Amino acid sequence: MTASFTCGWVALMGPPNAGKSTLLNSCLGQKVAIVSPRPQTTRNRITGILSDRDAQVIFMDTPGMHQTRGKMTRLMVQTAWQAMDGADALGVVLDADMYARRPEFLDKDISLLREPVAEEERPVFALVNKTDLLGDKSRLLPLLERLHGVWPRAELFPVSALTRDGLPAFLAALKAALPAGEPQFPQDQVSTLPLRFLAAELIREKLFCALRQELPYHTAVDIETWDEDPAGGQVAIRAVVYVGRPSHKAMVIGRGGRLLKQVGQSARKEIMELLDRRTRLDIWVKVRENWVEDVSFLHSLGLGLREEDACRR
Ligand SMILES: Nc1nc2c(ncn2[C@@H]2O[C@H](COP(=O)(O)OP(=O)(O)OP(=O)(O)O)[C@@H](O)[C@H]2O)c(=O)[nH]1
Ligand SMILES: [Mg+2]
Repeated sequence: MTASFTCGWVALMGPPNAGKSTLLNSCLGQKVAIVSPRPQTTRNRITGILSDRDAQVIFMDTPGMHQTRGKMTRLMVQTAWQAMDGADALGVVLDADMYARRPEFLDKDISLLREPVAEEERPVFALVNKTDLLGDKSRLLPLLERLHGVWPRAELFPVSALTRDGLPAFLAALKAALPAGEPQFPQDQVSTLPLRFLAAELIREKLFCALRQELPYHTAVDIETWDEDPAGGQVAIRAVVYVGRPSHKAMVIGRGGRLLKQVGQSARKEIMELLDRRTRLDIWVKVRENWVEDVSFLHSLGLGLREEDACRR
């Protein structure tokens, strides 16, 4: 550890689908947050810890900020505000390719964050992501100018979470902006999230990728049982996919059980890598009418709870 060691919490915030979770995984060099091409994939605060010789950066990935319609999305946005409250610095992630093509979307997409971020005294980094999709980098300039107008104090970083382009420069500036202090977590700890939660998230990621239209938003995953073979061999996991209506159950299972089988196979592969153990995964689908509006059920999935409380439940 160097004499100038810094340590602090960084909230990654921004509109849905901007690449916050991809950026977190790229910064860490390993996957802790699930990613999908659909907006509103992340529902909870996801902590990822980057430790090196001169700093410990504790990232908080958050659900996308958007105008909410129901109880679940309200809890998701509340989670993002709570993460922001507890941060030493903010990283606002935006989709550069989207606003290069559709500049008119920017104002609406940042409407919730615009004023609070403009009034910030903490370090703010605006991460203009997905630059790999822009053929001509000069297409970034109007966006960077507009962002400078909106958030004059923010440091602007064009990045690609996918190729890591621009990330080393961002990380160097971020580490320098964090408060001096001792590391808060052991060097080798990458997340504070329990393995059970990470496993449930991996199943949800596969569902988000496999299901069509609105269905992913009406699914949740909970781990019902987790049995470790005392001899250190296999882990047997029984997971439940909750759906809001009986008709959804058939769609999640798929014709001849094919869709659920495919989800189970790809989730099991990643869970095995995560646990580094042989894993047996059984997935069941249960109907829980309109669970997206049931706050106590949402709390039982950790939504809207601070992570400390979610882990204690
Ligand atoms: N080409 C390209 N795609 C990216 C990049 N970063 C993220 N994506 C893609 O953008 C989509 C959304 O990525 P996520 O990381 O899930 O976005 P998010 O901001 O966490 O989304 P929510 O959790 O839904 O708010 C996925 O399909 C990613 O593969 C990037 O730098 N370049
Ligand atoms: Mg996400």
